[in-house]
Amino acid sequence: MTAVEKIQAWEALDSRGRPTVAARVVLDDGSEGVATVPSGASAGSHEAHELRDGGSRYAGRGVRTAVANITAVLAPRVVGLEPAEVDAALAAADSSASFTTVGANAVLAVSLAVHRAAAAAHGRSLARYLAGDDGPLLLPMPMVNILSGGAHAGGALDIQDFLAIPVGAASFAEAIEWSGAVRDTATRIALARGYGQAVLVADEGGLGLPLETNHAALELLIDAIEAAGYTPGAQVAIAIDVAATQFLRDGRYRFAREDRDLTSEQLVAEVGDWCDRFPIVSVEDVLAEDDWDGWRYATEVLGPRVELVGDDLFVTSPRLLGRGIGDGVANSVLVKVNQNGLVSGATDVIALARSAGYRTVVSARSGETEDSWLSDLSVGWRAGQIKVGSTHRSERTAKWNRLLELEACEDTVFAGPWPDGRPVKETA
Ligand code: 2PG
Ligand code: MG
Repeated sequence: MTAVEKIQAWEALDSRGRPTVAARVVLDDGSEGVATVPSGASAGSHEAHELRDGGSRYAGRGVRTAVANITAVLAPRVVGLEPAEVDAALAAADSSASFTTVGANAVLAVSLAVHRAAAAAHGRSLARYLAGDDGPLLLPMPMVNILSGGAHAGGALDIQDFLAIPVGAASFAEAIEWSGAVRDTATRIALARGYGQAVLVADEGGLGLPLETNHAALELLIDAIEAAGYTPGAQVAIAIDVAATQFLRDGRYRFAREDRDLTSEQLVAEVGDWCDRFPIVSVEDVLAEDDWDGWRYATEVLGPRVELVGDDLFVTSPRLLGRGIGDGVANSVLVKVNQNGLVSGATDVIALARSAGYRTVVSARSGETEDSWLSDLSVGWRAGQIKVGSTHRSERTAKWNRLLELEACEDTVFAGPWPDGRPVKETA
């Protein structure tokens, strides 16, 4: 049996140039693991608490307190424990519901680094270690950001993510190749249509174009899929992350660029209309995080047609996902480990989702690093889908490249192609 011998922590930078927490864990057999945590911009208000220093350093975003909490508060509780005991000790170290005192960024850095160290001690990849068996691992279907809006692109569009899903691809490598072709074709079309001054690479590597309407973004995405040589729907389908929490104003959903205010029902009807016109198979955060009545209505209307993913709604919380399952709200859950704070907590969410027939979409944050543990988690959990941004920007490609490596080097199967271009039911 190995035990934790030493924990070190420091302040690192994320892809937005903001500070984030990194940690290194060394076990007494010499195995070690390093991990860096991500950070969201369109974060849900019920997420585990990200501790920031305030003050003037890094515009108040410093994480020196969280780093100090690792060495002063968490390390004394964790050193000497076996890796499998660590997450429970981390949970006990902060009795607040969402790690308000110690910081979920501190907790997650340790949780991840310990998992990595434990995998190293077993001489296995993190993916294989998490799977806990020797069966084939599942490479998820990628959902790739092509056009970005909302908080990730200076409000270029109201809707946050327009994504391509290469549903007809037969391998992960082919899925990435097709997605990259759609992304590059979208750039060419945007330039040809006169957006040359505005082809901005948004936080997740998608194009941040100041289009007039959300509808126009869907049209451009379809044009890009076709011009890249793929059949919309059958080969490359569409997902959107509405991220509706971001544009709820005084009880109405505000499409700023179109100067329209919508009720929950009207926004659901609008998205339903897009689903009629475009091959949209997955819709995330169609309504805001606390609009449970609206979500129930949305699930009745849209649930039978598309994958309805709860992100801000569930914030990778077993409690909130449990409420959603009980209320029959949504049919899929976005899994972001830093919303929860613990690897084991996110694993519990995956298990709960599956037990209720909800699909799982593992997701990166808009503020990421070159670290690629997320890819191993998705594969080890055998999650059916993953969303990490576009095929541009290295903090994004780090995740795709790790998945390509796992496809080349481990015993894996790919989650596609999707029969009828629709997401499939997940099995454990
Ligand atoms: C989301 C994520 C990732 P953020 O809303 O799904 O796209 O964004 O990390 O800013 O919350
Ligand atoms: Mg989201």
